[in-house]
Amino acid sequence: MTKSGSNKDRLFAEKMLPGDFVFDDQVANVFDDMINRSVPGYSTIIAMIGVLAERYCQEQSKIYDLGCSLGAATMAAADRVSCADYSVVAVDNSAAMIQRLETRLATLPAISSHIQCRCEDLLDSEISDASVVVLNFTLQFVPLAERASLLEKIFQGMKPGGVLIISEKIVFPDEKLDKLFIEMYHSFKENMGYSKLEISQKRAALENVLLPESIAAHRQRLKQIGFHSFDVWFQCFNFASMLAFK
Ligand code: GEK
Repeated sequence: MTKSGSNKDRLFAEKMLPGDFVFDDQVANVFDDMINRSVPGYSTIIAMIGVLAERYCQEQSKIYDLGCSLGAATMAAADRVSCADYSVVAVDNSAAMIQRLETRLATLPAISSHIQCRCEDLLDSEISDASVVVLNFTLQFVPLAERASLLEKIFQGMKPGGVLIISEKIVFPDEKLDKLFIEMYHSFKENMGYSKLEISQKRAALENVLLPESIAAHRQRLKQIGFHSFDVWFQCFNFASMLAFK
């Protein structure tokens, strides 16, 4: 157990055979600790998603948290939104994540009446009447060839004035910066208590499943779909959170 009460992530601590990373029961069990120690600025990003949701949630609309994991962004939004008539749709295709989120929500009656959990592939999710859509470190796991059609579907399901928030691991066209930010990121992970073995085994496990793009690629695709006013609102090394509006 960590100080915050979640289970400590030691999944990559022992030497292991290579294999792709999956969001299974073992990962869900340590996920709070894993993401807080692996994504620089994660808690700030979650808190600010709450602030953005408060500002942009419209009456009689939905907030979508796509790839919600244990529902950190869902709960940050529901804690702050003051609309009377709205719902949060929390989607993840990992049953282990959704089961734990449902268990947590059962202890939070003040917000849970606004939240629907869906265990489904977000590529199949129906999106409608959305005023806020969150892809917090999820788009990076969607196959590259599916990303434009997913974002097009999201755009079609959004209300005018709605905001899309996308947080991602990022690559940089400048080779020197790309290398520097990866090295700084690995130093951050060591500072967070991960060993060199854990860092390299996790990196290898994610290699085929987490496919990062450049900020320019995100900007261009969103613009082509019709989103406007795109920019980065948070960045730390090779992690960024961006927003754009319909
Ligand atoms: C957070 N947003 O704490 N359909 C549904 N879910 C998916 C899909 C898919 N096709 N692909 C991946 N996922 C969270 C953190 S984690 C990020 C998001 C990370 C889900 C997957 O099961 C996992 O729960 C989540 O996306 C990615 O704010 O672990 O780096």
